[in-house]
Amino acid sequence: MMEVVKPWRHVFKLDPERELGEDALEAVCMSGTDAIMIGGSSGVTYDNTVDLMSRVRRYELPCVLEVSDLEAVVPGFDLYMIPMVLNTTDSAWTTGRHREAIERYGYLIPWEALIPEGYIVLNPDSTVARLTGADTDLSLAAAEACAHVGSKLMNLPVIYVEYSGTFGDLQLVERVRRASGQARVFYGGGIRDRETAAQAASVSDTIVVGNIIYENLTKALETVEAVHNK
Ligand code: 1GP
Repeated sequence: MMEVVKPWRHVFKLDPERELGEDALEAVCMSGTDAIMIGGSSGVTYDNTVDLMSRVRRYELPCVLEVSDLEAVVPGFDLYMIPMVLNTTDSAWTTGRHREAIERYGYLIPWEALIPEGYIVLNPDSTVARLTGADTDLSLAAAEACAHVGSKLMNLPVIYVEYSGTFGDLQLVERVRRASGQARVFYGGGIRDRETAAQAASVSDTIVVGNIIYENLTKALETVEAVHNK
């Protein structure tokens, strides 16, 4: 399954809790982005996930669920990305909730469609940082060590540098990328236009664009051009 993910340079992340009209959804799905990821840190339910998946399914690009809530795991996605937070001491967010999920639903899990992601959560004001108790105050060396833990000790295929809601420190992202070996480095957070997209893309393998879709669709669509028609 990593073969599907490897060529991705650009992903739009849609939040099932937020409204997106039909025309906007079509523009997003036809933009040339490499995949649609569905996920959010709060308010994700089975119903709003099914609803959004069935709307995205009308288009030909890969549709991926980033699993954050066990109650909202819906069958029928191409891939399931499973976050494991690398910079928290609360083991619930590294393996705890995962173990519970497997105990309860292991027999239903399509293992071949799962991709684990080592999350490094860096915006202290984000919901995901609060929720997971992430230690966001990382030096460059500490971030690099997190990347080593994820890529070399845990052999995770994706390291996700998550600045959700704010544009990150690209020097740090670059260090993480160098430390991540064969793992693909995803960057997400605060990409709002062509320039920020190009900058983030220069230090990562895949950029993830979320919020701006709901705030300024034109600018969101330009982020695809920044990586695909340079
Ligand atoms: C969120 O990384 C993504 O998980 C994208 O962040 O919403 O800030 O674009 P933004």
